[in-house]
Amino acid sequence: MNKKKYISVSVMCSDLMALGSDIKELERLGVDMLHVDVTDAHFVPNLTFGSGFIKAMHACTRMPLDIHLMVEEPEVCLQNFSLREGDILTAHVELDRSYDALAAQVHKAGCRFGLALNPETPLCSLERHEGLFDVVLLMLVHPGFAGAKLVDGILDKVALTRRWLDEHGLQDVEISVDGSVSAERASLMAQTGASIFVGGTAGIYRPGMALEETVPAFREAISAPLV
Ligand code: S6P
Ligand code: MG
Repeated sequence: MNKKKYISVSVMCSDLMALGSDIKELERLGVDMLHVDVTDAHFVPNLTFGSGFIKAMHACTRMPLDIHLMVEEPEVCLQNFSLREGDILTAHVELDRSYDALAAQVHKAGCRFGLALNPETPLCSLERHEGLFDVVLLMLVHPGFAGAKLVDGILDKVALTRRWLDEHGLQDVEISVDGSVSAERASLMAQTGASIFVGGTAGIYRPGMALEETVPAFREAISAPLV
């Protein structure tokens, strides 16, 4: 239960015109990874980043990328991406397909494979993929956009997921939480089993606050000893 805790900052929430300098600042502040939302305007009604952006990110920083594919054809994305050792690549479990080949490709690159669940998606949908995933990403909002509203009652899913994973012998699998993750909510979820916290407008890019203020506060929230 006492896993190391990681901050993954959502670049979708940054001022993209200032992203290069933001990344240097996030590195200086000890952020662990950068969360990159890749969308296709089909799986979710938004278009964000693609392979050129991933390449530019790799060139700009040594921080691992936490790539969240909200697309209908994850395999097509991966044909064009170059993953780097240490990255996480996450696809959605709602797509009706086997992930054997994709997970193998991700692992071969020295990366971790994640499966994301939308708020309404039950944990049993992970069953057919057991043995393939290293991370479960729980969406706490309906996916597609930053600044979305937390789904009522969704925080309870973190403890349920931890229990489900432990009961299936998957103690090493990490839980990542994405969407409206404020420092306060992150602190709560750190105690119920989450270990990767995606910081967006609710936690890191807060209006009127500098990264120098929000990142240490977020770190402190997820690092507080269990009570
Ligand atoms: C949303 C996407 C997320 C957002 C992040 C924004 O579909 O998967 O990664 O970028 O949730 O954070 P916030 O705090 O604005 O909800
Ligand atoms: Mg995301």
